[in-house]
Amino acid sequence: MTADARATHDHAPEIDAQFDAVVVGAGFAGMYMLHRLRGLGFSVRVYEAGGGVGGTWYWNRYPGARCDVESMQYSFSFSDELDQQWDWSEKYAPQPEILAYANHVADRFDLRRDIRFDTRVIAATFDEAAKRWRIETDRGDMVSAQFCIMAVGCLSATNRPPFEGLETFKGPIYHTGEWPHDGVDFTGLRVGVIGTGSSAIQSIPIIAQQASALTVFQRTATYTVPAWNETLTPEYRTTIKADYPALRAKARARPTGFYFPFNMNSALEATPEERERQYEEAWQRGGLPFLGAYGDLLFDKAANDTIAEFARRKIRGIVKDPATAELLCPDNVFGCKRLCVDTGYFETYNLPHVKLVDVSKTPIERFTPQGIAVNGVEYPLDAIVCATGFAAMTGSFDRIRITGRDGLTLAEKWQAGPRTYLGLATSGFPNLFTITGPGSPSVLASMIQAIEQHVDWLADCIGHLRDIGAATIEPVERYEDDWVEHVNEVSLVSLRSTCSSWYIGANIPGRPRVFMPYIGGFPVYVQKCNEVMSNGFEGFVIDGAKTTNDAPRVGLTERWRVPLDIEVISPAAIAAKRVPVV
Ligand code: N01
Repeated sequence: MTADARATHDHAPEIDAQFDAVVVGAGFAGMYMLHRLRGLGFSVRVYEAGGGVGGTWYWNRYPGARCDVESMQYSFSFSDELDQQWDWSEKYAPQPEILAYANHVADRFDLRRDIRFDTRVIAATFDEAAKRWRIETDRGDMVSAQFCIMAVGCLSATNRPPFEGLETFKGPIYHTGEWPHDGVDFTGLRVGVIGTGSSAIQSIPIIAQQASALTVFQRTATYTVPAWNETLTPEYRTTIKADYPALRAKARARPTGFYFPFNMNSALEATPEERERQYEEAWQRGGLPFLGAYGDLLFDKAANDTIAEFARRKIRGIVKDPATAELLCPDNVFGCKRLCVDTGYFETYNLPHVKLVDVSKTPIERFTPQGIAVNGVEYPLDAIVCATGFAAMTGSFDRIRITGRDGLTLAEKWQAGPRTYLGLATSGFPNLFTITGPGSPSVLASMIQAIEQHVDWLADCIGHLRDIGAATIEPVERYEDDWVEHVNEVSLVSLRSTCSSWYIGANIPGRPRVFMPYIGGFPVYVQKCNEVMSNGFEGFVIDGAKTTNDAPRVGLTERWRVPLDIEVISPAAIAAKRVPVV
């Protein structure tokens, strides 16, 4: 951070200030939470570790970073004026444009005055006598609030594997998730990229254009589908905007929270020729909707084998060197790890200065002063890019010392994996909320939709607590246990639970292996949240009562009366393992 940036964000530490709510994080979740709570008349302080709003899109500035949910859907839906005012330039928005959008929202709704930037929350402690959260920051703030809302992001705490000899490397080491704000010029340099997930796949083609030599260290080959990104025409934007609410409604009724055409038929019931035609058409449409080519792809291994083989044929068709092509062909379940979306990824390996090094069987041995050593061979490098991902879903919580009732810390409680009720709250931690927390659709849905639904539910909940004069709300342990079991049970229906992905914490050695997001589909989940609220916050204890409360029925934010799209998702469809999830 520059001195100037610090100056503009300087504030004297606040000691003993009292708020109705403290929100941790000013990404899309924290921004919208602030907007809603402020609208209800609550006093709110937001703390943000970064120097600006945007969360993920503030930090992930690596070359080629862009969203792989279509931009006309990857945006807030709570304000029709905002929808009408903002123009996305491309089908898939690049990072700078999404960050500009976040800043536009912050300005338009005058959010900054309640946000403290460059300020990291280091501890949150529940004061049982006062029934308030005491919050400490790294800038000396010590404030209290009735409610503490963690809007800390699902993919924010970077994973930096402790490679041996890391400190001996003479050149710069970057992480895609904490990219320098001034950018990096790789012109003429020998660059090494570690990892082949979404961040690597987006950045590798761009880095290859600059570097004199690029070496990619691959532990697991990745399935990726072409984006076929394009400029959006004014006519297209006008057509969408003419009936934006209809698109939003269709999106909400989908398991993923975003809309795309989906074929519910079985891949196995199609002839090989029909399948080929269907896959080719879906490939030509590109992006994540490729997984919607058939309804059983993530539920039936034999069906999955057909799409996996199609994808491998595509790789072999693009990559000219047969040995490199084989290394790039994944052998795991298609879509089990998060599917990637690329522009020219496989084509990059046809460039003479790009080399692929397999580290699946012989891991990276060590960093040396001049490069990276694998299996006794040293690869000379001037700069290294770690595209090694994140401590997903729980990593951001690990960075804060969170202490609930009876001195229990969240780290202790979640030692064997996260435990929440609906991904919204966790027992033993009254008035602590998690936006898109583990146990909610979160990363398996379009993030902004998932965020908005959580924030609206929480705003309704907190407003209701004020209306009835309640001091605290907290999940009943039995309901939480049932929900954790349900999240786990549903995950087993999907082939997604079968590989070593970050969804189950398997990307980092030593982390508990638990399927963290809720895979039962966004509309099913939303309906469950609505029922819980309509039944008087069933499964929560309000104000310290020992049994489920009998709070009066409450109204919930009307736009989340999401119709279940029976054609696409229903209890019967789940039972038949026909639940399309991307
Ligand atoms: O991280 P990742 P990411 N030695 O965890 C490898 C979202 N996102 O930042 O697969 C060698 O996917 C690791 O190998 P393996 C999206 O949800 C969205 O790319 O664990 N390699 C893997 O190849 C995405 O899924 C967008 O065997 C090591 C890579 O590093 C999520 O963020 C863009 C290693 C990490 O891949 C995370 O994506 C970007 C080691 N010790 C991200 N440790 C869009 O919207 C790890 N690896 C487009």
